[in-house]
Amino acid sequence: MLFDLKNITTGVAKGDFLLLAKSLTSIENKKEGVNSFLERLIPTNAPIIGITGPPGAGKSTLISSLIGAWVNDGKKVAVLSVDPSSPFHQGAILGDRIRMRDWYLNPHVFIRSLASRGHLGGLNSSMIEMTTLLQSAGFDYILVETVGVGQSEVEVAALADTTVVVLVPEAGDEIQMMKAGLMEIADLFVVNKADRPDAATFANHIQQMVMDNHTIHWSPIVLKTIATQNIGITELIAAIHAHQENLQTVQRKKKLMLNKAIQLIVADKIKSIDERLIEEKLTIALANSHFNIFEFVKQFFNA
Ligand SMILES: Nc1nc2c(ncn2[C@@H]2O[C@H](COP(=O)(O)OP(=O)(O)O)[C@@H](O)[C@H]2O)c(=O)[nH]1
Ligand SMILES: [Mg+2]
Repeated sequence: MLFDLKNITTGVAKGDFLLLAKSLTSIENKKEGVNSFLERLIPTNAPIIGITGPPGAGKSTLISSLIGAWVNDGKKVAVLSVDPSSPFHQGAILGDRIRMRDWYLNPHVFIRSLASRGHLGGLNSSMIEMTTLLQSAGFDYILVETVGVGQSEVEVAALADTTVVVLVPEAGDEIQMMKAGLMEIADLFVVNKADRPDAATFANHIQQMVMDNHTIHWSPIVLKTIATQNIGITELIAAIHAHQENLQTVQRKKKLMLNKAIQLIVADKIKSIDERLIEEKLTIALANSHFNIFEFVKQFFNA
């Protein structure tokens, strides 16, 4: 039966993800009954870890290594991978699937590719709902992969407990551009492809930026990895755990939840906007030569 948390959890425990997959689809499609199901969820504190960075940085390869380590440790891992829905990216989606192929049939691993529907280049609009379901279904770690182009890395930071920004040594120019934004969202920086020249210099450069920007709560850790050879993964996991521990203060958790609450409230308010009605009134208002947009929208406030 759809929307039956007990059955979903029993399935997940056995490595049968069919009901979970169907429920996630229903959440995405905002099917009837979804809200009362969500209201009854009992999420654990399983960490939601955002993995973001430019295309080709090695996010999927890193995720594959993390899964390997955690599954080895008897843990259950869920991955939500947000692929740009553009058909131009289909090659990349295929690439991800091949790289993570080993995990697709593993009973401890659930992987789901999502379209970034809803926002331009952003995150799928049901991310908070889906990650909360995964937290309630018995997973120990929830990984969210997003391509860091534009807004999506900021959104993933609002969703994730720990945000890992993956960069490669040759990203020098890119990081200059994204500098300020990245500093705000990154809890951990991973310089992947450390087998390439200049990795150490680049990591030092980021370290310097971190020291200039750190907050009193948390100073982002900078790590080097070679995802294809599983090098640096133990250190990455230790850093994720260190950050998780740091998060356990009420203040930090509250801030994350406040962000999510606001997103959900805004999403609900948007639903109540009657575009047809606004258009009708606009047609009339525009016939007036003294149209003023502020005066026009006032009638819709606090309706
Ligand atoms: N040399 C090298 N190549 C890597 C490393 N990690 C990933 N790659 C390769 O980089 C390419 C892109 O990796 P992928 O994980 O799909 O990147 P994503 O787009 O960020 O998910 C693939 O061909 C990987 O095999 C690494 O540490 N060193
Ligand atoms: Mg990928």
